[in-house]
Amino acid sequence: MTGPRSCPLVVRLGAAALAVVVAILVPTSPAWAHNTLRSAAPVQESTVSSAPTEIVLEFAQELDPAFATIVLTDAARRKVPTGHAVVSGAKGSVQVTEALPSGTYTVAYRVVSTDGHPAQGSYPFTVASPDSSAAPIVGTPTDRASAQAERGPGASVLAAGAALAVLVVAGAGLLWRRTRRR
Ligand SMILES: [Cu+2]
Repeated sequence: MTGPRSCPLVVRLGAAALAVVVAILVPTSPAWAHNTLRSAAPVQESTVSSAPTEIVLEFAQELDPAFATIVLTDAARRKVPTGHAVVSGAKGSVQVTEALPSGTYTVAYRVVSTDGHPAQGSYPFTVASPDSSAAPIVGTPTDRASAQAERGPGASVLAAGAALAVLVVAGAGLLWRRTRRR
């Protein structure tokens, strides 16, 4: 029943399916092509309503337990206390030892697969807990502080302007004293 004409279609479908699979599996950074982060909890770029007590990263390859680092930082880039990274097969995890207030966090990881090749990266996630209504969901005071720090050049221009104003006033005072002496 299946004539020879149906073969190219099957081949083409197969090739298309393969292309999709390759596109999904091949990571954006070819340097770490050996091993990649496959899934994470909390999910990358997600917003979770309850603070996670654990960060779990699943990779494409088995990990070397001796070289797994998972670091959690808050919006102000302060390190959030966690346990040591625990490796189980292709999974690496850390326990979050403190309750996370609402805000944006970054998970950074550096692992080495059992074939000796490293993989590293980072991703953000947001905790928007309805319990901690006192704290703003995104943009903590430390956020604003760092935003102000980033406006540093503006502040230094202001300081330079003030210094210039002091010089002008002092100069004018000298000039005024001189003209009065005459
Ligand atoms: Cu490798």
